[in-house]
Amino acid sequence: METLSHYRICPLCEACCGLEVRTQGDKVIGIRGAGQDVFSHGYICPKGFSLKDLHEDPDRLRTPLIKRDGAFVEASWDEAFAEIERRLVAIREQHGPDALALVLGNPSAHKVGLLAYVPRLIKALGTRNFFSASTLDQMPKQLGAGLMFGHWLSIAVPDIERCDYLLMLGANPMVSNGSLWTVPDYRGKAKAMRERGGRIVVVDPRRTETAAQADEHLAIRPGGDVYLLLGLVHTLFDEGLAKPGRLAEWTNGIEALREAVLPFTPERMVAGCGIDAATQRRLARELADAPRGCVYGRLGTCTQRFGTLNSLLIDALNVLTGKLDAPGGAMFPKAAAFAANTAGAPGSGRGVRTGRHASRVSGAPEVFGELPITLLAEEIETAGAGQVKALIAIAANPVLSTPNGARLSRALEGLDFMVSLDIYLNETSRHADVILPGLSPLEDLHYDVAFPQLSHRNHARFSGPVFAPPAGQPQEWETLLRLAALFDPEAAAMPGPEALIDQALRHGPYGLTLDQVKASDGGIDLGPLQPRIPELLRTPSGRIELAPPQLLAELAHVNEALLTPQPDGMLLIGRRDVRSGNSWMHNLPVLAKGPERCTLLMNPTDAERLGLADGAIARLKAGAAELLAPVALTTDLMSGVVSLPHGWGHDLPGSRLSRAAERPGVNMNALLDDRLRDPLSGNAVLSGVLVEILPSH
Ligand SMILES: Nc1nc2c(c(=O)[nH]1)N[C@H]1C(S)=C(S)[C@@H](COP(=O)(O)OP(=O)(O)OC[C@H]3O[C@@H](n4cnc5c(=O)[nH]c(N)nc54)[C@H](O)[C@@H]3O)O[C@H]1N2
Ligand SMILES: Nc1nc2c(c(=O)[nH]1)N[C@H]1C(S)=C(S)[C@@H](COP(=O)(O)OP(=O)(O)OC[C@H]3O[C@@H](n4cnc5c(=O)[nH]c(N)nc54)[C@H](O)[C@@H]3O)O[C@H]1N2
Ligand code: SF4
Ligand SMILES: [Mo]
Repeated sequence: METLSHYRICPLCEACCGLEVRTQGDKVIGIRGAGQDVFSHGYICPKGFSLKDLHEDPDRLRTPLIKRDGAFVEASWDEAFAEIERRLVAIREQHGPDALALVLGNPSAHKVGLLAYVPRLIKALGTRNFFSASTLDQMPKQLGAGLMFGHWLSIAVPDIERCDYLLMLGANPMVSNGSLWTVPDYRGKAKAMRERGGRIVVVDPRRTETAAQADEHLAIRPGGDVYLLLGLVHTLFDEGLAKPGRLAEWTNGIEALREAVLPFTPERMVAGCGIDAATQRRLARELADAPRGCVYGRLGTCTQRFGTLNSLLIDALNVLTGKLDAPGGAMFPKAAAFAANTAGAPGSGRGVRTGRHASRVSGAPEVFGELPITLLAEEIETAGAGQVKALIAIAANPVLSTPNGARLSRALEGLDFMVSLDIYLNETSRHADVILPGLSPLEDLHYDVAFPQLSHRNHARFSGPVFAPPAGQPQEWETLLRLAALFDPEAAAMPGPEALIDQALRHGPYGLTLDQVKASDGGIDLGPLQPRIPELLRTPSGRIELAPPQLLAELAHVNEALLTPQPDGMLLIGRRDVRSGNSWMHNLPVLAKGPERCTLLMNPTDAERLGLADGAIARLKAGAAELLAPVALTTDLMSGVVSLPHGWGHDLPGSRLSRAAERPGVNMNALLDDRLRDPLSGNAVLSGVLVEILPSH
């Protein structure tokens, strides 16, 4: 049989690697990195290979399911939609639009068929109850960018190929392959950077894979980044190192920031971050002295009480040292399509606003059109006008991915109706009344809407489907528009993805067409990042806002937190594994094999004190929650801190994940407190949570 070779962009993480998928008939016979890809140049990680397993997984849903008398039965698309129409439309008519909530998960960021069409569904529903994984992840970074530069997606990324100094906090790109920084083969790029004399410093409570490959690792107290960052900003002013250069002309608030950080001396900050004052001062000098470099912070800095403040301070360090928007520093990508910061009049705009509405029960402000996902449960549980009665879950598994999933699980059972768009019957979709399956990624076309706005180099790439979808199986965008049309018939008229992409490319800054992108084997390289200030700015002032009022107001809370005695106990942090993708890839054989990964990492000194040996089972307690996990001793983790990966706990009844259930692991989110948030962004606190640890006997 003839072997065919297909170019396919990987949708499994933010690195967006180009892959070569080889097929014979309807079988995948091999997957490797696509050498011709202008952006990823043949790089692939273990997850890239798993597209074959995902395509073939017998547990992956291929027909809609309807729950009848408590059990799922296969149904046709028309039957599934008839059921949805009968029940969902009635709920909206009886209780109003806010009674229908929508929750959107991470894979949607990787699918044009979801990302570009979900907004149309939300519009059709007219609901304000929109929740997403963004408030478990990057909302602080988006709000920080919005306040400082005027748009939620004006996020600066390290220009790693020209960078000589990288200070990295709360990120592990050796494993995650980068986040809010699309950078395939971080390992190779970091190695090249060091070979040309560059220096990488990693700040993390754990000596991660990224830290081990860096020049220096600094262990930080979980949740302590805000103190370290303030110590650095203070030092820049204190030692006359604040030299924004070209940016001074485009920056408001330098003096205000100088005054505001006066009390935050490195000496005072030690108690909060655990990093001594001399080291804080040295880091500030290194950054200021480096000709080309920057600070980059990610997940670990966002999932904290001061997530937004951290993000603002990281960008402030880059501005104050002249590292923002400069080659080799933190630069703004210019995407070929879909980037709001290339649309409209350049140089100024409306800026961002939060709190245009508030959540009904806790009064949390809307941010970027969303409410904090940790408040979904109470919106379902709490009776009264505006109560959430029905839920549409799209590529989301909040039962595992959010703190206190057990509570959410109970709440979902109390809904009048739930529909999941998902490819598995899993911990969350088991609660649905109807499940509508998506396609295998190999049956779908691909154009990244979000990640070219976050890429270390500009590019435009497209890949077509490898296989035709099974007859009668709609694309996800068709499913979304069919849902939307139940509430707004005009939604059905929205064009398909190819037309959307073509339009966006034509109106984009390079004036490309989809045909041009398709015609180029491996995509079109659009060159290294270029300076974009002032053109990029969309603040009302037309300047960078270095000291927005939100930043200044938060400093009082930092002072309070510094004065609050820290309770005794161990602090729990998370971690990712090369062979994981949040909660949903443990069913794929190529990723599931190998040693047990859901282990509790612990420093030997703590283990000794707690009476735990390597391999022993520890009992973790937080509030009423409790779980058991096997201990793995390592000096990589600072003492006083333990680490469990998230996304495990595949032993819940009613799921259909046969492989994952063989080694279910435990759900670390069961221990986390759903009341802890960064109040500015609504982002959940997922790190540095106090737990009690005991031997299991
Ligand atoms: N403790 C702790 N919790 C965390 C994190 C942490 O670091 N620590 N990380 C957080 C982060 S960063 C994120 S982004 C969230 C993720 O939170 P979620 O998005 O809720 O979780 P995922 O595990 O990504 O689950 C995605 C769901 O999409 C489904 N899916 C996969 N592909 C497709 C597809 O093509 N179409 C459709 N329709 N469905 C699909 C999967 O079956 C799964 O049900 O988790 C967060 N939770
Ligand atoms: N293999 C794999 N890749 C993934 C994913 C996956 O599940 N598996 N998930 C994807 C998703 S959704 C995302 S958002 C990205 C995230 O990608 P990254 O932002 O790189 O996130 P992590 O790998 O979780 O690394 C976060 C680091 O923060 C550290 N940390 C924890 N608490 C603190 C703290 O208080 N301060 C500091 N400074 N550090 C802290 C942790 O030890 C960890 O090393 O990864 C993506 N890529
Ligand atoms: S690094 Fe990410 S995009 Fe690249 S092959 Fe691995 S999972 Fe796919
Ligand atoms: Mo994420």
